[in-house]
Amino acid sequence: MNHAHSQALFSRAQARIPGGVNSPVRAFRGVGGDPIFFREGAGAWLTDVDGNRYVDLVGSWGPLILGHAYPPIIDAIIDAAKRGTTYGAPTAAEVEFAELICATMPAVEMVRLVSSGTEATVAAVRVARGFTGREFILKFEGCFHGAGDPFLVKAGSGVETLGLPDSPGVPQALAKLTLTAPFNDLGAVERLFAEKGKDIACAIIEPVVGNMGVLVPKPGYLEGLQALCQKHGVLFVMDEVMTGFRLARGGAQELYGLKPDLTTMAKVIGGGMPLGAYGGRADIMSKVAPAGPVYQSGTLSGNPVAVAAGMACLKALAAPGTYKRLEEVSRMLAEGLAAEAKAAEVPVTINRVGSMLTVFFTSEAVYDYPTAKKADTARFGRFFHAMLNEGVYLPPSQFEAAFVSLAIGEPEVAHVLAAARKAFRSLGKTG
Ligand code: KE4
Repeated sequence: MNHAHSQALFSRAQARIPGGVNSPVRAFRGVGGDPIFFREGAGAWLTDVDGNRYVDLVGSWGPLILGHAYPPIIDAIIDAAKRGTTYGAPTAAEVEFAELICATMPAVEMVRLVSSGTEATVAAVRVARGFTGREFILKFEGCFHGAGDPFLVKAGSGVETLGLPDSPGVPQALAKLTLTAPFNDLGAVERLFAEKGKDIACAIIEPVVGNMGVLVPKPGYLEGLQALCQKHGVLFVMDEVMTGFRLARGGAQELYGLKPDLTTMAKVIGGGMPLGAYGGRADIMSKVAPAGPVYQSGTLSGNPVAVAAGMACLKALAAPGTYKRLEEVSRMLAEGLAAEAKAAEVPVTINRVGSMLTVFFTSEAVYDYPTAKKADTARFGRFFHAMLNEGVYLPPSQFEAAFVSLAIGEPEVAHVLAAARKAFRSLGKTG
């Protein structure tokens, strides 16, 4: 495969954009080599600037549940844009959108629109602190909640891929307010809450982790965490930026029957446009300015073009059988990958919930940060490049989730599995 144009662009980019990319995970630091530059996406397929085609299993890191350039979303964007791209003032569409979100996620009684997942999580933590009058927060090792100051402590995703320590630039005094506990370990939370519970404003968690690769919550873990939070007056915040409208229409909270105090959303909810949201109990959200004293704002919040895209996306997802179809295709992929790995005698552990999945290069169970770290990242890197060469674009890190879209049908599943057959076999030979 020829990547001459990608390489030329990457050289230029490195002179003017830090690391040549506008978000660290896009660089191929976790797998080696240079990032691919793209020029077009259509349905399940991406085309790079050299004309190579790939089945896309990244989906822009989650938003593209309907695939690239899904016609009803594109039409909605064009339609909205023709009426102006931003007013900085209220619209009917954002009211309808807020009503739709609340109807879909019953725990969300009121919601505020923002422009990214990071904005949503930063705001949710501020609201939790404002509401409770407490300053500490709890996050879980390897979970990623965007690049906000409170979250760059034991963060997953690009922080993990690059092997960075907690980020310089985050004041120590602030980092100290972020407590951490291992994922999937209720006892650790119990002990921490017994000691410090009355000072903790909220516990924020990825209900199904995507940012250490996919980690599945043990049965009863999330319910137990919710109960511990209730007992200690700690707000339970579910970061559904990845899982919302993806694992089920009502997100992980629908799938696991939970009722978080606050929920953060982005990715799928924006239909591929910059849109995030945070919401939850009306008594808590009523603290947000101008209803209450906790300040949070945004020039482009509730942007009419983004809202139109989000609305078109959520409406399309409401069609009967959507999530069943997504589950079937995802299961076919995961089972096929497992079979190909087995045939090539490559030990892997595949974690999957719905359309989020990770092939970990380890034979042991992966359920938290230390077990994820046991995966052979060099081997993953070789697998990644072998797949790329066969026309499959996977997330360029062992510690990221692959996302399946509804645009992936049987031909694409066959394409991915044929690529995987070759890729796993090439590993078998090289070790
Ligand atoms: P954004 O600010 O990137 O929209 O969302 C932050 C965020 C919050 N919460 C969770 C659970 C997330 O996964 C994310 C962002 N995820 C990364 C992928 N690991 C986005 C890709 C990137 O950083 O470029």
